Amino acid sequence: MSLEKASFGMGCFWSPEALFGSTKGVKRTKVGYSGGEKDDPDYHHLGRHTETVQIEFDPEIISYDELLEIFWGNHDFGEKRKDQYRSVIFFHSESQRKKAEGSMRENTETDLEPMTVFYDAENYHQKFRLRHSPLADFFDSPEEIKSSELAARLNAFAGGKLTKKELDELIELPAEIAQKLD
Ligand code: MHO
Repeated sequence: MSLEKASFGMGCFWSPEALFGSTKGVKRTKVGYSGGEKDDPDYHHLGRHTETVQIEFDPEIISYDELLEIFWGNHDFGEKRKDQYRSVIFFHSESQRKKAEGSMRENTETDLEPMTVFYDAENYHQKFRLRHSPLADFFDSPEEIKSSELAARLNAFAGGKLTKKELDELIELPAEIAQKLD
């Protein structure tokens, strides 16, 4: 299975991370800072970086065009906002650029830019909804929370983007988690 990346700025990155975690074909999600010039930004020293959600998806299950529909359908792109909360599509290839350009809405403040550097956000921002739920106890390491499909799915569930039934259809839960949710 070969995964492709996609990156979007859609306002505060907590919700979009949960949203894409609920999306079939998306295998990993993480949040970070992109688009500015400052080296090694952090949440309190962002420079001109934007809160960005970066996903890895299986293009045989979900297309980039479908991801763009989700992007457009789930944030307010008509309003000019400060850099931190810009509406922006960071394309990873020429093919993504063309599709993004073709999908552009009218009267949008959305920017279209090449992905250059993505700085991972602090651990406390990764899978924010999951971290604030009792399910976080099942994870041993910040790395697992950042990079596993299970964490992405549970983050979506904890954020109210998936019902238990939808969660079960997307991923086989380890027995201890299944027990806790039953
Ligand atoms: N300050 C807002 C957004 C946080 S987001 C990571 C809040 O606390 O909801 O920018």
